Amino acid sequence: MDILNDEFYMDLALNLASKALGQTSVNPVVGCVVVKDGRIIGVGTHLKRGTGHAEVHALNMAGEEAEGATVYVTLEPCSHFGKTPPCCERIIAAKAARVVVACTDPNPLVAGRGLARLREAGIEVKVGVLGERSMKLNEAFNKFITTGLPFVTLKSASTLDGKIAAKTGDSRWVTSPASREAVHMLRHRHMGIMVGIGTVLADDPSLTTRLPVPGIHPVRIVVDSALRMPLGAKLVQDQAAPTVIVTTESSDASQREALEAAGVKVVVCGAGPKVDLTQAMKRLGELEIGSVLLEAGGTLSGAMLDAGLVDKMLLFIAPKLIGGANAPVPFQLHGFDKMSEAIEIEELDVQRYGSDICLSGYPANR
Ligand code: AOF
Ligand code: ZN
Repeated sequence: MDILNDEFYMDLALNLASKALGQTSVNPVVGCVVVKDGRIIGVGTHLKRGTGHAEVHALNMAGEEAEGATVYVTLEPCSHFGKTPPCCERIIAAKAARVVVACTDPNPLVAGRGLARLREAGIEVKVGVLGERSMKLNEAFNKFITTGLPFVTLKSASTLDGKIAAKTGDSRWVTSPASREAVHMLRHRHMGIMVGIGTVLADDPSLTTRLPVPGIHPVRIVVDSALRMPLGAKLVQDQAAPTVIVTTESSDASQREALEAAGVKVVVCGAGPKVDLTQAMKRLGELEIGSVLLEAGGTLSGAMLDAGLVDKMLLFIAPKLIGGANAPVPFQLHGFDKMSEAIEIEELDVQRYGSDICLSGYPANR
């Protein structure tokens, strides 16, 4: 049974925050619960970049009762003027007695200053309540705000013998409906989705989010060194979400103009023949795409892993054997000579989706 303690309220604040994952752009998801005399008197969540932070919503709800209350917040209250004023000043003005925080804000503009300011004002501050859960929830924000680079999640769907399609190319479907629905949830939660031009030419995908109720479509990103993108492709025509093509200087200028005229953003990364993927990640960061779901085939996924650009992996595996020596595989790495050189996957975890499993982990990028 739940026990009334700091974790009890922080759990509620984290649950509130987690539901907003995918809708706050490059901002973190943050939840806040205000408690006084054994009662919850205010709740709030940051919902959209440029609008009120979690603490502001919760304190507005609590009103004058917030005096002497405890404020539970999943991220250190901010101390800076961003698109909105500093939350620590709002908490001080509300005369809260105690603030319980899950984890500090890695934003260099905050990074401990919010906590220091609260303590300076005589408020009791406790940090680290369900901190790991909060840090994991904002793992994409944590990378983006400290590096300016998007957090890249590689997703693959393969058979037990490691194939993403039959030798004929047939791939409908490798994984179960439950796995495929989980992938659409990942699309909802990421700002960008990235594939290679090979996938576009083979499947003409729409790369939109399709769930039982409407979700948010990610920006569609296609790595296309030679600009082979057909003008008639769904990604160019459907207007469902913005499309960005990453190409090279060696691609055809008139094709670039035609794509731009059709509303596609073309970003040039490197002289060619291949797209400079490291530069591409920088450019996507500059476009404020803070998280990317990599749903590519073996070539691009392998190149991203080889370049050390993958932060997290989600490997959906169906209990099937398809065989075929030349059947496609999820990642074509360049291939190491020695087992000691292998990319290690840390924090390995397993989840079940219908009859499938999903292995998750973080490649140790060196
Ligand atoms: C909080 N509570 O609910 C959130 C915080 O441009 P702004 O004003 O929206 O500020 C964005 C920054 O504020 C963001 O990078 C992160 O450091 C912090 N987010 N802080 O106290 C919140 N969303
Ligand atoms: Zn704030």
